[in-house]
Amino acid sequence: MKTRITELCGIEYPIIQGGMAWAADHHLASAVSNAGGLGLIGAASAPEDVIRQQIREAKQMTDKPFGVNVMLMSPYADDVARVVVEEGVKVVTTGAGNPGKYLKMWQDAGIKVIPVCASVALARMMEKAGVDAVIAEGTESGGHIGYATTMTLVPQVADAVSIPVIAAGGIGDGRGMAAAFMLGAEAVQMGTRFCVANECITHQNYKDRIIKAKDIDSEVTGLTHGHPVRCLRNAMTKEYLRMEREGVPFEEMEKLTLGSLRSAVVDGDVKNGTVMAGQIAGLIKKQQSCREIIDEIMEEFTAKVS
Ligand code: TUI
Repeated sequence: MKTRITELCGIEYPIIQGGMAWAADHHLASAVSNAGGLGLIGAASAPEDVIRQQIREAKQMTDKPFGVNVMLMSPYADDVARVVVEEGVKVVTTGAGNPGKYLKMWQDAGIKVIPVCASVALARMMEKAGVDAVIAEGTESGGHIGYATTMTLVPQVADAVSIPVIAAGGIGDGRGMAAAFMLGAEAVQMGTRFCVANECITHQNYKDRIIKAKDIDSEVTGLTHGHPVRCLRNAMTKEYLRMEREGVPFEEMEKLTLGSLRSAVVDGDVKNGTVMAGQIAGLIKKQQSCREIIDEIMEEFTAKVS
């Protein structure tokens, strides 16, 4: 299947895996790329050595293109931005900020640059700055989120820019992908669905929590201080939201979340840890290989659009 995104990234299917913190390592990225999508290593807040090693491991596990997601709020963002150039990464996506200061370095290195934009204004600014495509990510996504929904953001971004648009947020199957294409997208990015993939290193408890999630199981914390994060409801979200209601100082709330994503993803503490997942978690009912996921989605998508 050909779209401007499959051409740009050199991939078979217009399906991109989200760069989820702690979950999207070289195992997942290479499995998605081997299945014909675009796998991403999520740099999150990891230091440069870890990311350099993961890029090298991924190169051993696939000869297909893969990318790195640079999380711009990371204290190591400058280092990771340089490492992707040094290691010859083909595609970089960015999240949680404006990647403007790295653009020239990446463009000079021939890297395809695809920032996540949670607003039309940022998408326009990024197109002017010369990026190759944008990811319009709706608030249905897991993790750090913007405010507009996928249904409203994708068509507005598609109207505002001429570069290709990738839709993200709330997409978990071929029906969601078909809907995104109807809104003007030329590819989709999915995180939560790939979090439960066999090849994903997330703890089994984390996968099981997503698989048993219901439609209304997600919460948004951090709205009171302007850094909203979507995750599944548990003892941690209840405590965090109580603190927000009671006006507890920000620093106090931050203590609660320090290391909490790691404890859920790596150690499997899905009660007191942060279980980042999108609103689509309720739709995801089984664990599969990345190839099964991508083949199933493409089959559903083709049936919908033909
Ligand atoms: O980045 C994400 N999702 C993430 S990053 C992450 S790591 C984290 N862990 C704990 C707390 C916070 C983060 C977990 N999930 N998605 C991409 C995304 N980017 N969503 C929204 C945005 C965004 C928001 C504001 C992009 C740009 C922006 O402003 C740009 C500007 O003008 O500064």
